[in-house]
Amino acid sequence: MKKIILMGRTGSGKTTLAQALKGDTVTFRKTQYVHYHDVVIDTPGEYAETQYLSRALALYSYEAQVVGLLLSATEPYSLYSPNITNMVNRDVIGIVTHIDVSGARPDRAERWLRLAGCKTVFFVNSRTNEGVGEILEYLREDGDVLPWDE
Ligand SMILES: Nc1nc2c(ncn2[C@@H]2O[C@H](COP(=O)(O)OP(=O)(O)OP(=O)(O)O)[C@@H](O)[C@H]2O)c(=O)[nH]1
Ligand SMILES: [Mg+2]
Repeated sequence: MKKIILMGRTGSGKTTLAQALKGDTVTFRKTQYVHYHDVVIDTPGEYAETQYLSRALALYSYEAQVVGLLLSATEPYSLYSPNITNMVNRDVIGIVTHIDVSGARPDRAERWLRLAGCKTVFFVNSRTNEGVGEILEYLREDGDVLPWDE
């Protein structure tokens, strides 16, 4: 699997999504055994919210092949500046979380992520694993076996 680093503000659902990707209920495995720690890097929301800490995210991004920018569909604003993805020479995907919450605006969150420069946007309810399989498919590399292959 490609390694993904999850970024986003506090409460956007990084740790919950990391757990879902790791397979508390959804699982993935490789022909060669891979520790989930090798596949998902979770970061604290404060790193995305605080200017001087955000530099750490720029450096950590080089540890991963894919950067996942999370934005909750319940957020009234976006942290991400237009075209911020240009700062990173990695694939950057957008992930809209909390799509299940009543009054949530996944459409607006998607527009903000696309404005930030994300070409690919996923929609998840990490509590039920809805949409999580699509991200795992995106991270799949040759030889990886996912539960639904069997
Ligand atoms: N309904 C719903 N709740 C979610 C979803 N994702 C996360 N949550 C809830 O949102 C809250 C915050 O989730 P976390 O995963 O801890 O958020 P985080 O981004 O890791 O936050 P920090 O570690 O503080 O940066 C928790 O109560 C989760 O259960 C989702 O897709 N839908
Ligand atoms: Mg967390």
